[in-house]
Amino acid sequence: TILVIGACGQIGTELTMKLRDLYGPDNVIAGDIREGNETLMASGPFEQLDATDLKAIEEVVMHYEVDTVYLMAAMLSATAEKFPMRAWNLNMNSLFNVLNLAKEKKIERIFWPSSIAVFGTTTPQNDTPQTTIMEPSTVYGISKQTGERWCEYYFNKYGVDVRSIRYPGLISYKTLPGGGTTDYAVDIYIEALKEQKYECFLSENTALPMMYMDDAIRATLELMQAPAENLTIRSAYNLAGLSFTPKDISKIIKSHIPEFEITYNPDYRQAIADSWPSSIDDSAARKDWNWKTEFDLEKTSKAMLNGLKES
Ligand code: VAH
Repeated sequence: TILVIGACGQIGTELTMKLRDLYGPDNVIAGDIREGNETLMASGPFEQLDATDLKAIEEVVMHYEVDTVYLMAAMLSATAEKFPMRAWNLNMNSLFNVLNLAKEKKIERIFWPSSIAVFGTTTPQNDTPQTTIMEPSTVYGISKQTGERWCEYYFNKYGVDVRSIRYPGLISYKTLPGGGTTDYAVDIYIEALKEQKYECFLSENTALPMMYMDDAIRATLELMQAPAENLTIRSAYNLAGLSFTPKDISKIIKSHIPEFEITYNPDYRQAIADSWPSSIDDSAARKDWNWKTEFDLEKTSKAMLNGLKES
């Protein structure tokens, strides 16, 4: 069976639902420190689980005969700047817990999300390469860069089959994000429908790598289903989807909601965004497991506005 730790989060919720569609609800255990939305809670087994508690994870793994773990629990960039030590503890100890279970052969395969946050101001900003200078300046970015090093170490030293993707900012409407710097790209659609206006916490020309959630989930499953011998990267794969600025989104939203108005009031998250790339080179993912993006900004905007109207 599969265990999703952090199953109630922005990625975890849609990942768990997709995995349940594919493998059957009873074969996908949702684990989280807090309960999720009613759709998720009604769709299959749930275990209250603290990602930093090795014993608790091991009990769930043994009880449900788990062979694959998706570790989606983490504290994101903006919140991590407010609670550095709590972020480090959660982001790192949860990873060591599942890596060590795999080293002891108690589970067979792991997915762990990295992020474009591993890059810093000294990294080439445009078409950021798979292998390049990485001097992250945020707690979250440091934890993701360190996590990548440990994933590669456990693969090389103990043969642990751990796979990872450097997610860009993710855009979804089913489960709201929490504490991310890229969350403006979700909030803007919600506010556009509710108030026909949005005050953006990043400046208008802040270009960031982004991706619609359906593409991110599909990439995750394609990587996890790829034959191990095809994979040349065991730190984390660059993944490119879209790259746009708040100005780009506001133009598209205006074409759907003409009275929409945007204002800009950059806050502490501007410095975080400025330390990240504007666009990503994902040629390794395209070569190793045939990755290709499906949602462009127009398709993403339509999906967000229609999805929010229906939910
Ligand atoms: C964040 N959404 O903003 C996350 C992500 C690349 C951004 O890591 O922290």
